[in-house]
Amino acid sequence: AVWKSGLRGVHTEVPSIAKSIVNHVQTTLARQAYNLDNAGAYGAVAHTVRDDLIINWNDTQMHYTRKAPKRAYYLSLEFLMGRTLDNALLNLGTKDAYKESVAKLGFNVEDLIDSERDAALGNGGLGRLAACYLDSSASQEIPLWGYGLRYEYGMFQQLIATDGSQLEAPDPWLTHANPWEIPRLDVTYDVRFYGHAERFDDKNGIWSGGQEVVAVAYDVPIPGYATKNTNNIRLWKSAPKRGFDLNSFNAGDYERAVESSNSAEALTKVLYPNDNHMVGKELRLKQQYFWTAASLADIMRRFKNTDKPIKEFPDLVAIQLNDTHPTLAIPELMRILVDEEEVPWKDAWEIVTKTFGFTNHTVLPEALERWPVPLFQHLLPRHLQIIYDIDFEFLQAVEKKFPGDREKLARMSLIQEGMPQYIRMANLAVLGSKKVNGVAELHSQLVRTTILKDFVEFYGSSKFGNVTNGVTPRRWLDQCNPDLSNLITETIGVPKTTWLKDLYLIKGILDKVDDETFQKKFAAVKRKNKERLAAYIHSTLGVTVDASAMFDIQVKRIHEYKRQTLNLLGVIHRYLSIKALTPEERKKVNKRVVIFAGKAAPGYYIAKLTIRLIVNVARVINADPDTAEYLTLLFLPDYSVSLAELLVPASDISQHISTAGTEASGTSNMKFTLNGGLLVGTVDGANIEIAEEVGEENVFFFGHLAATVEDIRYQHAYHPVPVEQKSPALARILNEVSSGRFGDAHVYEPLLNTIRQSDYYLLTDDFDSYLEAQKMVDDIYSKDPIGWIKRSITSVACMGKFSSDRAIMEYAEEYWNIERVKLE
Ligand code: 26Q
Repeated sequence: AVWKSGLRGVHTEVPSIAKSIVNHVQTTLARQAYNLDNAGAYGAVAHTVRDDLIINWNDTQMHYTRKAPKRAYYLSLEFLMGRTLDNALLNLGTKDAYKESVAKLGFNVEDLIDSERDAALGNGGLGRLAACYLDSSASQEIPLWGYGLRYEYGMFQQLIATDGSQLEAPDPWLTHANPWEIPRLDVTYDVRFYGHAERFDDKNGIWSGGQEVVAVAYDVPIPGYATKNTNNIRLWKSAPKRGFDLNSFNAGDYERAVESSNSAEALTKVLYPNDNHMVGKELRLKQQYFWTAASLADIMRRFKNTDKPIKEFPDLVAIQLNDTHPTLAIPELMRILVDEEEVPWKDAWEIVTKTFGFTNHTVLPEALERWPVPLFQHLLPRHLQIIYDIDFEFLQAVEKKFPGDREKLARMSLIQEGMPQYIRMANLAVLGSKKVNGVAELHSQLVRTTILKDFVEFYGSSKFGNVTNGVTPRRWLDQCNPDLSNLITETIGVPKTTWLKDLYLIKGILDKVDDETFQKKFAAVKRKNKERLAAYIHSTLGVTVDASAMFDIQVKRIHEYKRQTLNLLGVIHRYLSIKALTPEERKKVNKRVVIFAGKAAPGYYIAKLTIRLIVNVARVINADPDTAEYLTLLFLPDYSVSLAELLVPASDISQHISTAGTEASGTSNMKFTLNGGLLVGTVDGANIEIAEEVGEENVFFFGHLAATVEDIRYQHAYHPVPVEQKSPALARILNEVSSGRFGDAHVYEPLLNTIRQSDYYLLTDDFDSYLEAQKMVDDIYSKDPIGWIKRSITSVACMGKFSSDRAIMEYAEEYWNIERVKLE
């Protein structure tokens, strides 16, 4: 294929690959080729692929510079990349050649691939979405760079203690050299904190003093699929400006001098492990400013190299804010323009508001970012002045449009009144952006009608749109499920390199939905993937599971709104029901293996209790000979991208059961469906759009709708009905847990009380409907296996919309106004 053979040597032939691997063993690793272990072989192979990536990276970036098109920048505090080697080989189209080369050297390429550590620079959905978007931008030849932080410690490793509770261990992922990054020790920027700010009458100012930290660039090449185009993620590492603080050094205070260098390096030490929950730590705000300041300085330097006048900045630059985390980029660009480039305030604001786009990922109140004014004042005094100036002008405009509406002004202001006052980052992000979007239709609708209602009335609705999330079919189909990918290719008669970049083409398998031979092949792929997962479960947990049973999977961050507890209580109900049957009756029961995985934020008490209860219920259920054949419950520790790659192809059903209106989109729902697993879900997030595409008859929906949730919560507060009346089935199960049937009777009371008392997430209201949906699942799976396979085939066929290629092209065309720049 054309993209493989550039003028300069991307390794495509077996002899040259093998030669390069041996060369890297001897030079890069400084080891002997004759007694190499897997880790050494992995390192040498990775460096050979790295060489390939760097050649394409250089050519792409040179091409971009020469053509000088408008570029987009994706600012994200999280890039949840997972492993790189397999993905790079597949995107470069060199996997087969490498497999053969590695075999010639006495190694198995799959073993090397499996020995790689995940790059876990993200919490969950938002971080993985950023990774999918970078893959799609390169594959679709869109000139886009990501900007983020090079955390020394990524997402913590999850361990399960003997009592079932979660323990967190650090993730020192950089202790072995990282072949996938290119240090750019010459690309550095100074970033200031604290100090003193002056403001003059023209709203320009000076910021001086305080403390400076250096940002050092590390580049991560992102290869496109079946193209030479290779994009970039630039990650910043913090370093002390000088090795020592000279003042304290001269004063003889050596210890303090070294401490200050420690505090600079502390900035990019660790990823905050909170998902959908704001924590107001000063260090987090420092991370946010450090990263946005370095990224903007870098973007500005690149812009200035084009010699265009500053007012043309928005013609060459689009910056997308991945949630409110990078919102400081708005006042920072104002500061650069007004204080450093001497642009008049009004012109600067016009430039800013043509440059930024803001993607919102949540409507949960506890996740909306707000920062105390006193903290902000101390850390970023000049930015606070700029925010006050933006706010003042904005409120005047609101007052003009809606005279006398004091409450509206209070709601829309960038400053939330109180002791202390808070800065509302979402409001700032809206004001400073050209366009604002949510991540699924329902979510975008909720954004427009709830948290940003006032802003829609003020700006008009054309500023507020939707881009439904997507996932990359390279990693989430071809890479994790090669057998299904091959079956699709042979069935639709379109080359893989074509349909993996135009996912709507998989509709072609619909012709074969009634074809018995195809059905058998399709079912065999699923079965093989389940066996692969069963082998993993056996080797890690020592549990034997029956691959002929239905695999029922819920994997995601542990959070009350995602309602893992609803699933668990459903499992207990199933357990008690099976136990109540005679041995003869049990033979008709649909066999299930129920799998949970996911991390709880270390400070989230109820989420951690949920894990503990799952693990202890599993112990009781799995030890019961009466039910062993029919029900297995598992909690797989340390959920990660690479574990997801094993789970996603192996589900018969997966659960996406958030209280309606709470899950902005979800993206694993797309991954599971794309791999032939059906959904049990609420009418929420992207579940709705998946059902629109695959047909509602192929999704097991249950529960109350988003529109009625508020009314129900009102009833809970003012006309509470005891659980016993609402759902006797649920009441019984809660009592079983309370009675100590699953151990530690008292320990789980706080978790059970969230349901018995306010039940904010409506478990009592949705439980019976959930059981009905599950009964439908059991009936169809056990009584109509062919019908099930047809549903599964149809679902896969209709998933074209959910490619992240579609999503990235919507951003490019409708939000950034940028075009493809193909490297020939
Ligand atoms: C904020 C302030 C301080 C500390 C941490 C945070 C923080 C960190 C991560 C807040 C939120 C997050 C992550 C949010 C997230 O992953 N949201 C998910 O985004 C997905 C992609 O759009 C959606 O599919 C999910 O529905 C949404 O929950």
